[in-house]
Amino acid sequence: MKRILTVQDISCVGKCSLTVALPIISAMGVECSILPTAVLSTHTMFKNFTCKDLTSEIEPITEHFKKENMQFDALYTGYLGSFEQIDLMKKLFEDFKTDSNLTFVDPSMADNGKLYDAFDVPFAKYMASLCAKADIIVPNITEACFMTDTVYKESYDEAYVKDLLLKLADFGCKIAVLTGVSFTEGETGVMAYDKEKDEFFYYRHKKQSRSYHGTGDIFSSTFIGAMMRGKTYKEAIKIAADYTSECIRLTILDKSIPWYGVNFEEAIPFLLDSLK
Ligand code: PXL
Repeated sequence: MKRILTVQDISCVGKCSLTVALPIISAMGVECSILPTAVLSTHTMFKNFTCKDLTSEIEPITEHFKKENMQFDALYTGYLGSFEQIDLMKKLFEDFKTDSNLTFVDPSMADNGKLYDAFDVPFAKYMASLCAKADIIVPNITEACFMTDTVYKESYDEAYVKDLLLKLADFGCKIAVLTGVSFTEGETGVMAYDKEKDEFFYYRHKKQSRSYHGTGDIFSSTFIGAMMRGKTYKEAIKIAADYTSECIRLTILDKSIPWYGVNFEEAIPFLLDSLK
């Protein structure tokens, strides 16, 4: 069984970061080891959330992993809270990267043209320096714009997206993946650029009528889980995009689902079918 180490916060309520990475990656038949960066009562879209920073635990935990000679098939970082945590992730990659494992960065910090409350532009720029050290990065268009100093646009053409992908690839990653790429009303998709092959790839699908918090984390967890199950990056994009879309579809259908996240749980059978 493949093993992923994922580094993100625990938001006790909110269906994001570790509370989606763990169940999704485990359901996919991949071991999910974790390194929690902070414990929050909820994600930051709630008011008055509590937050206990765990930065000081990161090095002792990774030192223990090193002493135990632990190896991971993928290192996956998500929402990070500070410059120091970004530096620690660079060190983690240096310590645990091998010729055969994957480093994967979801620079989870912004959406819909805006940075999340906890972040500013210098932080976004610094996140680019972690993306530079990853094999695969999965920003949305907003995050990509902040990291590459590109003007954010609500509507754009293929040339704009390809230019963003080339700028991201210039950081140094092997595959840059942009989520939420929509050229036509009613459709959305994921566009990727494979630097080695100098090849673009676009997967498009029906756009659901609403968007929800935490779907970026669901996409990333599924993407890396599918790659660990031996799928190509193109297959993994399709599996992750379809599953994320199915989670949103089920959420729209069920009025009892709370606002803060999607119904990823009841879509797990759909995900497992797509792995067959
Ligand atoms: O889904 C990204 C995310 C992860 N963790 C925390 C968040 C968010 C988005 O707002 O607040 C704590």
